[in-house]
Amino acid sequence: MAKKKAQNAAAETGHWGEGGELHQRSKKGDQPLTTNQGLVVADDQNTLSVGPRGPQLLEDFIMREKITHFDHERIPERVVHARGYAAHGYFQAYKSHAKLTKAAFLQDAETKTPVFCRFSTVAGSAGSPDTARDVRGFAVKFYTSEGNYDLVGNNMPVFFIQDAIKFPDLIHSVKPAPDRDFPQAQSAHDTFWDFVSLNPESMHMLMWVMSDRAIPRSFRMMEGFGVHTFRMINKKGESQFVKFHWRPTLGTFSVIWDEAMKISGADPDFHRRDFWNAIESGNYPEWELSVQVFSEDQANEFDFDVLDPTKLIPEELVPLTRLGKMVLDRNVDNFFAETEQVAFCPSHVVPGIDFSNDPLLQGRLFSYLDTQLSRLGSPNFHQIPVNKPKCPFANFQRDGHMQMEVPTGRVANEPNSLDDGSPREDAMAGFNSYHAAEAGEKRRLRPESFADHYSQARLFWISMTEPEQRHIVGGFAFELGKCNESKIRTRMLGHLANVDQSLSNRVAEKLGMSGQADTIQPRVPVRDVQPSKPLSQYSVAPESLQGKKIGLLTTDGIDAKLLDAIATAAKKEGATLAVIAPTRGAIHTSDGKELATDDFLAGAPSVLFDCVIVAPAADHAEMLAGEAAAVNWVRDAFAHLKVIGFTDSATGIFEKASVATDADEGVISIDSSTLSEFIKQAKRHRIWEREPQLRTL
Ligand code: HDE
Repeated sequence: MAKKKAQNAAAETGHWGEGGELHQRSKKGDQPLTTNQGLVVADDQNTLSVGPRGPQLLEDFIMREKITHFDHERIPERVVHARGYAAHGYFQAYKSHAKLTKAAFLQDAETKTPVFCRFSTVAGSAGSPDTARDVRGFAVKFYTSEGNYDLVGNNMPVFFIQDAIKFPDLIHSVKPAPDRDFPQAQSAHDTFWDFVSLNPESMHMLMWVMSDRAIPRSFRMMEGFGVHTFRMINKKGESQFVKFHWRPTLGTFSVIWDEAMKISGADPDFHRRDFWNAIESGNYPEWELSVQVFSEDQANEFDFDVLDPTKLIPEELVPLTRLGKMVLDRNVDNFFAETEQVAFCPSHVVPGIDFSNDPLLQGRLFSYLDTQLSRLGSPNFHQIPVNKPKCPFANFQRDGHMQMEVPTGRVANEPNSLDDGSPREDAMAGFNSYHAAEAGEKRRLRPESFADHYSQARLFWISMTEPEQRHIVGGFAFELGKCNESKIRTRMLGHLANVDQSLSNRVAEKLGMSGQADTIQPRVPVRDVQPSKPLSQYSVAPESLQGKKIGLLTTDGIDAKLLDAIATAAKKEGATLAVIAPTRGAIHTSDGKELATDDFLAGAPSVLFDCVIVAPAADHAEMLAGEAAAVNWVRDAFAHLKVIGFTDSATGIFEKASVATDADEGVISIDSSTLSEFIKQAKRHRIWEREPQLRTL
């Protein structure tokens, strides 16, 4: 026994080499370290050299294989949506939707279809922060029994442009400027606003991007949209138009802009960490998939064109039909192999789902396959495990870089009469495009029905609550304030005046540019529109702490009863609790028990939490009040409209932070028996009424 223990210790610590380097040796029966050819490696610490201090030898094929592989580790990042995070899960329909579509994964409530879902920002590169102001990608790959179906959407229901030919211009304008290569992951700069201000079709999307939708609290709290109009086709060949919607069961929530900027510094991985932790702890994120279903005749009655991707269909016009639920319950095993190599293409459809003539969608049908070839380097990208259909597939496509399969037989063509086992067409089960009658002149022409660029931007604006409108004004003022060219600012103020005069005036005032808006003549008159409540995230947000995070700033000697009460309440509400102390090591509760901390003060500012509690032990309160980070904890939580609970011992910190302990109903004195008011207020997400006094500029 003693001998075995000694052996294990030796295996763990290994042997020290001549130069003091550690050699961990494989134990008997373990898989030894090998080259990619299976050759066991004797020494992974030292390159072959002539004498210990002599020149190294080109002959060292082991070192060369390792370094060469390393040199080629990176592949081109996605040209857009480079920063992303994904997980596995499943989709299950609530019932049969056979009347609507023949798609196999929507035929019954029993079928569980595996899915892989990737969320992303658009503008930033792969290493950019999660909380940049941006649209979020929401891409789902359904591995159905009839082949892979990719629903490649965003967290906003409209887009910046109407024709795919403008996509390179849009993206070039938002990416870092080609001469100076900044700014990274930001739209707040001249080239972007110059482009969009010369492109009035962007106005509706800009309203969304300047709203809180562009700074989501979590992937788990984001809606998703297919954006374009698609078709669904049933067994009888009947077609209906549809628009796809994903709704998170936790509700749709955002952070505040000042908070988003600070989170970018405090935790650039804020969203991926939140997502990973939720899944690892068994709190599986869920979304409901719905469609707005409408006929071609109905579409012809709308006062906008359903083929125009800068328009949405208000739910008052076409309500949602609920299809089923997606649950994401498994993190990836390897980020590169799965999240980086997953290849989504809107052209990946299954029988029962088809395209519309939306010109943006039509362009995307070309772009994604093309980009995968350049990014993954081979037409065999469908053989990578994350991309491979989970149903059988067979054809006569052959060869190419990195062919992983070993096709057998001498026949690689069809028709053929040489191999009875060859894959053949199936006219019934196969994909048949909807037989849409099309006619017209071959021209480059934008439809007149696409010309109204302001009415739906106005619809969005008037559907917002006052705090949401405030944030939109703030978003525009911030971004335009970062533009050095005043002509861009005055041009944008002109567009905003066409959306709503008060919006333009408020942004102008915040910029210190009142009365300077350009006059911009809309192509067609702006229509009268009625508000649509579901467009406002806070009109419909649930009052809940489910999936949220409570930050508790405390010290050694924390009241054990209070801690217990907070932990119990957090659990009951489905929230997580993070204990933050001045230093990282364990602290002790008032009854002497050791308590592991989750983070430390300098590493965990209050921006990382949805609501906070400050509860130092009385004899450490003065020390904590002397820490700038603790004072900022309270100051920021207050400025970010959070609900703050505090014990009497924390009042010194509040004084230094100039936050009155009776400031409003979101600042709440607590002890172990009076937590309920704190929980009740915290469920409101933010104390919106506080904001006007805090941000007047
Ligand atoms: Fe994309 N888009 N896109 N896009 N898009 C890409 O494909 C493109 C658009 C969306 O997590 C690229 O694999 C064009 C709308 C998502 O891997 C590329 C146009 C919507 C993702 C591409 C659009 C999207 C992408 C880059 C205008 C919402 C990330 C890497 C016609 C409905 C998927 C890649 C993932 C990715 C092209 C507009 C969503 C270059 C040409 C509208 C979620 O092919």
